[in-house]
Amino acid sequence: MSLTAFITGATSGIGKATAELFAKNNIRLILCGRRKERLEALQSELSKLTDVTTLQFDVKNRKDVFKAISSLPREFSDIDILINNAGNAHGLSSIQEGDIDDWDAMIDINVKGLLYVSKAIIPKMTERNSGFIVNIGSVAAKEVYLNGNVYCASKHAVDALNKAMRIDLNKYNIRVSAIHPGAVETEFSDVRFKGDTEKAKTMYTGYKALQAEDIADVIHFVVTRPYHVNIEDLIVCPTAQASATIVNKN
Ligand code: NDP
Ligand code: 8X3
Repeated sequence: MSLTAFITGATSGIGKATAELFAKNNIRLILCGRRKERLEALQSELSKLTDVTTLQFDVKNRKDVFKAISSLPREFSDIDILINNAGNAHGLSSIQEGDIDDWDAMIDINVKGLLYVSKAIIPKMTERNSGFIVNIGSVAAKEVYLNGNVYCASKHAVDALNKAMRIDLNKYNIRVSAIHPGAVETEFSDVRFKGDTEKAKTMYTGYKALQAEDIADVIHFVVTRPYHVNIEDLIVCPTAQASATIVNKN
């Protein structure tokens, strides 16, 4: 029987590339995001390869998260793999100049959103004594860099929650992994710089950044190991990137 995966942030970047790769590998998909038209387009494309359903909700909205997940049709309600991927950086400012709305967005989406989705899905995994949770962290989960303050704090929280989930869910035979990417060329910097696409582009020029497909490949590798193998924590960077801020640009 094929596996069922629940992917948050499937409308773009890493989540979308993961959905595409999973579909090619016959993994059934529950695709989530806020942008309905993108969900519908992806569903119509990937349905040619596997069973796909979509859920449109904002991970910040606790009620909507639980309502959407409880509305899943019976045939999609046993989730084998949860990819906690939805998230973004909002702004890049010093702590003294940062915008509190940006701080709220990062804590509410990257931390609380991940918790709400996990809380809605984990009980069925514990009931079945089986499941796999992949949390998408960041190099910002391992390092703090200039003006990264709240984004780094939100991803450090993801790192801590990843470890906490692995400990608490250990007796239920549930695998928990984190993947921490460095620079990946997605819509991430467009969001961080609030639609300033020129500025966003400069984040990926002068070197070969990771592509969303590179991280999808790693996620697929992690979730397809034999059940007794759990890859706990992976940092994946472009070859040109030695740390969050050291990038060998030409
Ligand atoms: P994108 O901006 O391309 O994708 C972000 C995804 O998250 C979109 O599908 C978006 O969907 C979804 N999302 C954002 N906010 C919400 C929300 N409130 N509710 C529901 N869904 C939401 O970025 P990436 O693919 O690069 O980012 C994916 C993950 O990888 C994030 O957690 C990010 O922090 C992490 N990461 C990214 C790196 C990079 O360099 N790109 C490096 C390290 C980590 P929609 O707008 O439709 O809701
Ligand atoms: C995204 C990578 O370095 O911009 O998480 O924080 S970085």
